[in-house]
Amino acid sequence: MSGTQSKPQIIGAPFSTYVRVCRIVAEEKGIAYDLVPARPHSAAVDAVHPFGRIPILRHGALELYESRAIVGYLEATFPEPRLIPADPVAAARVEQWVSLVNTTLDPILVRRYVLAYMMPPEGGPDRDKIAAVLPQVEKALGLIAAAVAENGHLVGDGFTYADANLVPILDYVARTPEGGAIIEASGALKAAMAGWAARPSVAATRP
Ligand SMILES: N[C@@H](CCC(=O)N[C@@H](CS)C(=O)NCC(=O)O)C(=O)O
Repeated sequence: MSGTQSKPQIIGAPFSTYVRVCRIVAEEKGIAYDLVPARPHSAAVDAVHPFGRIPILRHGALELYESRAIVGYLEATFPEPRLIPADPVAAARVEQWVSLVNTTLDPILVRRYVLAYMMPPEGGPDRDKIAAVLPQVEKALGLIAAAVAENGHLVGDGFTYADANLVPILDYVARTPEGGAIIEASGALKAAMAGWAARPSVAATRP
């Protein structure tokens, strides 16, 4: 029983990239939901996610963790507008991007790069860590820039879950010196980010 009559709750901190992904998806679909602030490893989160991570979705009797599962549930329960295309090839491309981001680009761009600035050891940014990861940051941003060059979206010619899943990460990368400079110098990436930033779902969820 999913309790689809009740209002969904997205549980997690507004600063979290994966919480923001779920919120962007909910906003795009016009879902009336509540954001329930909770930090990773807080008691409320530990009670649901076995590793204390956010986001969590609560909808009636349903408690769900992992952003991919949450987005899949929202897509199935609130089908319009689609954020995963019906076309099998386009849908597979969306999944390809989501998987690449979640398994490879997020560890490079957020966990190793952005957090070296935002959560540095005592004495300021971790320069060794930043220098070591920078070639991969350049590669990741180059790959994304090439993908959005045609029309400002990762897949097809409209906004999909692939874009929603990347926006929160790029917004943090844009605030860093090297990442910001790469984005600034890349016409395609800068233009795509401006297009995404203009969407009400993206503006409403900015941390
Ligand atoms: N695979 C998870 C990742 C969630 C995740 O790593 N969330 C971060 C915040 S953006 C977190 O809770 N970090 C705490 C930790 O990893 O211990 C998902 O897609 O939901």
